Amino acid sequence: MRVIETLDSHTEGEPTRIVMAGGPDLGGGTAAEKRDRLAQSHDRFRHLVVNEPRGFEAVVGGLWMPADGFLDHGVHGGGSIGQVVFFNNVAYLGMCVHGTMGLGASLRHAGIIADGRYQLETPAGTVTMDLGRDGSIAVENVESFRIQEKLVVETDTHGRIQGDVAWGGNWFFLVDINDLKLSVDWVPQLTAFAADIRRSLLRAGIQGGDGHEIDHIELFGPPTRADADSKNFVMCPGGAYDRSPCGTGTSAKLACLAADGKLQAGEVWRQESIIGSRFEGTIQMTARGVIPTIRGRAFITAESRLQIDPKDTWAGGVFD
Ligand code: PYC
Repeated sequence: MRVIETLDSHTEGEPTRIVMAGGPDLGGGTAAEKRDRLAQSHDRFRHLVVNEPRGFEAVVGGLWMPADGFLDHGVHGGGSIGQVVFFNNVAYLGMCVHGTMGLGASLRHAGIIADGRYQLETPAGTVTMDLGRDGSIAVENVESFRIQEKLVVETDTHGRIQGDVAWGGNWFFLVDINDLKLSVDWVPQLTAFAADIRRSLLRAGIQGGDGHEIDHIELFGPPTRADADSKNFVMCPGGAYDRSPCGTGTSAKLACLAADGKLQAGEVWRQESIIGSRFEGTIQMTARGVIPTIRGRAFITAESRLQIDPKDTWAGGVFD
């Protein structure tokens, strides 16, 4: 029987499952190289961790790889915690902010790290997380920037719409909407519209800056909460919607706001999610865009030992 030990959490409603033991050995190299090795040689592992029957479409998994000897050094109060590769129901993510908060909360829960400031290498670059005494976690993300503004796209269901293309650790198409309600009752309609936009971008050959598919669609409208500036709906690459305000998506939004002169360094942007949870974002300006810092809260939901029975026909996934 194969066993994979995980710590499960949610960040502002969005689930994360961090693999603490039982993952494949990916050898040496950068987080991006390890992500490629995981994808090429161990993709079944992704299915085992996040997909049914052990997971579901919204779960983001994280394979945490501490540096050699890291776990022998008692409780850490700061410094580098190693590398991580995040993945979801269909693929691998460049970066995941809510997952980084989930990783921080999981390592704090396991007594491996205490409150402090830590660096983490992800395939998209090195990020920093600050675990505060109030339980919140602030993630200083990779540089985020907009590459196209007010781009017009012909969709099947809503005609011509316009949006921005921006990077926040993943590629996003950001659209302001006014004819759909940003509420959980409207998730089927919002999902259908976001899927239509993604198809339309593909059809029109509109891509991220490196020729990468724009695989996250982010819809915005006015907030419901009095203590928020905006509300969003984010459709992830596998069709699931982010229950949190999506940290990489909020980073992309901050880059667009800064480019439009609507957000200055030191100001706080409060992004509400489709379920009514919230991230706070601030920026430092760079020549190309911004360095965003996103703050939120993550809570532990389970300490699990996933069992993979070799006799189980459906061990690798029910729908894969
Ligand atoms: O918080 O960055 C994020 C994220 C990406 C996909 C789901 N959540």
